[in-house]
Amino acid sequence: MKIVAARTIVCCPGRNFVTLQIDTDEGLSGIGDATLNGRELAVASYLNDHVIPCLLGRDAHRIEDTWQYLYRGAYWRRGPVTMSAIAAVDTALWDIKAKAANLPLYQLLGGASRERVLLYAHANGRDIAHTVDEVARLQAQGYRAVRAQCAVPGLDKVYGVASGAQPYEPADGALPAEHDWDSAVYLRHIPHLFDAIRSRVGSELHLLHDVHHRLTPIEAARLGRDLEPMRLFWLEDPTPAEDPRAFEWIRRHTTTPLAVGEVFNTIWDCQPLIEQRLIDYIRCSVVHAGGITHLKRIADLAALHQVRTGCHGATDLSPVCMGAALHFGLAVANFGIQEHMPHSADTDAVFPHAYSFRDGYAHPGDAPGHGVTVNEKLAARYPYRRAYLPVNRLRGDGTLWDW
Ligand code: KDG
Ligand code: MG
Repeated sequence: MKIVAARTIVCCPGRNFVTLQIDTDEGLSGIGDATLNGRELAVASYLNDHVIPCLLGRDAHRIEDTWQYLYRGAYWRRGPVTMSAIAAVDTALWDIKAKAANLPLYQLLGGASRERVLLYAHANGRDIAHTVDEVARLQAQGYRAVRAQCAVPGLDKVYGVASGAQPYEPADGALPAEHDWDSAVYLRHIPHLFDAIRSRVGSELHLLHDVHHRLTPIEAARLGRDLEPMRLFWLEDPTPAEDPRAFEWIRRHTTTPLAVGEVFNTIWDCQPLIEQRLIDYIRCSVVHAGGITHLKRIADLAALHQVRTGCHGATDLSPVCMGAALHFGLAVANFGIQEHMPHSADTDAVFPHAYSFRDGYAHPGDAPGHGVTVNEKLAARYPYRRAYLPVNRLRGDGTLWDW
């Protein structure tokens, strides 16, 4: 089965998405997500200008060989742009192979290892009382796990906390917005938040929190220790993960489980953290870590060290990525949890999908392939709009900080 055409589809039904479609001479087509928040057109160009010409005429069934060809052949390996482009090709080819077999993708990944995929939802609040109410509301909707983020007193805008009734969307400016940060205030505030949440929702609900890389290792160690009585499911991105040795400091001081990896692109980024058992959950996604082929490799390395998956699933990963992630999550042995942030109605209309959410769980559906399609006519009504993720500055002197 030969690849005869491939093209990118860029659209903005509320936020930007890049989708790759691959067509074959047997009439089967597949799609893959190539969205990289704030750098979307770089991936579209990488695909259009450098990858698509190499795909034409190749055997669509040779997924592993195509992955290696794109990864090794570039000479310039890794990085989010390259790996998102490779991921899009890989996901589209798995979609085609599963359609050719007339099977849902999870059957080709070894079949279902569970009945359904555990999700965590997002609670955001303007203060502690509001965040506690939001967590309780999601618990009442049936979620078994909730991530809680809260505005920090005295800080104007805090990354990762939606303002007002707006959906969470950090890429909110035609140029990067500037947010405030103050680690000392945050470190005093967050333990009170989780204490209040536990008192309200009891001990069974899984609670998660995302630090968004903003603490130093010793500060993160302090937070992990302060949160131990509240028994978090995980503390995410406690410190920037470029230096894996920073996690030794955190681990030395706390038993709060750690999750890292949404900004990782390859198994090489994950390797030291996993092999030294410095984390408990690996958060790489299908789209940013080289597709299903490479994510499976990361999960297998993680399984050797009792690390479980916790795939990134924010709304800047398209429904195509969510569909692929749910097939992966249903099949992979060491699945942990899947992030769920609902897409807008406009996005769902552009990307009709077979997956469904119920009672805090998801199922990828049984349509052949990954079960997500793109309505190109509708997509064309939403042209690309430039949007950047913000930068973070320390309150007081304005030093540029981690997110
Ligand atoms: O594009 C960046 C977002 O995907 C990120 O801020 C979301 O941290 C995030 C999460 O855990 O979902
Ligand atoms: Mg995160």
